[in-house]
Amino acid sequence: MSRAEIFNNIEMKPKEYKSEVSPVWCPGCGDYGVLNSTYRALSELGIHPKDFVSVSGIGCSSRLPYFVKGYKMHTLHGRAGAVATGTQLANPSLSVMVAGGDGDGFSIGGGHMPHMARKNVDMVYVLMDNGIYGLTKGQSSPTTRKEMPAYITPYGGVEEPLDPVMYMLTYGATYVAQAFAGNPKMCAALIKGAIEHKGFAYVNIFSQCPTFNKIDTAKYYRGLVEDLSEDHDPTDMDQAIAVARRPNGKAPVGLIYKEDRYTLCDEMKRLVDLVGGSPDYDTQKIIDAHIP
Ligand SMILES: Cc1ncc(C[n+]2csc(CCOP(=O)(O)OP(=O)(O)O)c2C)c(N)n1
Ligand code: SF4
Ligand SMILES: [Mg+2]
Repeated sequence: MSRAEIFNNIEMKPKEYKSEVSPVWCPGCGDYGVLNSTYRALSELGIHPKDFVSVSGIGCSSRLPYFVKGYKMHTLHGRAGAVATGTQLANPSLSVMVAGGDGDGFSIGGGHMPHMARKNVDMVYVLMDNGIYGLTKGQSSPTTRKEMPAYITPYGGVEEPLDPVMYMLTYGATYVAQAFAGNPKMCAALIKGAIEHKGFAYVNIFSQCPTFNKIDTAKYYRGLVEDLSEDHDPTDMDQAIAVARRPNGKAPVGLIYKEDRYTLCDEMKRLVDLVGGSPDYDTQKIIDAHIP
């Protein structure tokens, strides 16, 4: 089965994608909005749960796969991207999605992020950005604002946060989108587009943690975000960078950038064809063909 054939295969309502496990997030957690948006995107695409794999590391947000029907792997902290890459290469017909947090992705998992983007691994990465380590009770993360009094930095931080959108644009992700969890319609549309996209699709979702991040509230995010203008051209990198720089202080939401580029999987197939069409990625053959 090819990847294109996984779409429109089944009629399932969003709620039918709920697994038998109920979410355990705190009341008011933004991750509920991301979960509901994922159900909606899968339903609109008509993906059978057997063709969907969600992979996560560790964190409150990394629990998301438990709550969605399909194959799933709850892996090590920061290693979801590496496991998802292997999954995608092993069975390219699957739809592979990483779900995780800002700490999981950009702290301990930070070494993987640029490489998934530049290699254009054909998968979706949904990052629930709450500017905090939620699961471990409120330490600062790479997206924590400097003025945030976190558990280990009670007087605020001493460093600037990174911007996930700017980061992903810089490292070559071919689909870069941003949304706020309080707008599930937009989140669902962007996750849907990310699943359909061939290549590395990164969706940054501001997802409030009312328990441990008292400054990035839902109200704060609502005031922070701004829809992209109607004439924004997502195929234009210069425009994408310009909005990502937040010239008016607002964080752009919507599809910021999209590009069609060969994927890691395409290149692996090309290599296999080059050395004789082995379907088994025979490393010895590759070495023999290239080392005199
Ligand atoms: C190797 C390792 N180091 C540290 C931890 C502790 N730990 C678990 S989750 C987490 C941070 C989670 O933050 P984030 O990814 O932002 O998820 P959130 O809970 O905010 O959704 C940390 C440091 C761990 N589980 N494993
Ligand atoms: S601690 Fe924060 S991120 Fe974790 S479930 Fe509660 S509100 Fe959500
Ligand atoms: Mg977090």
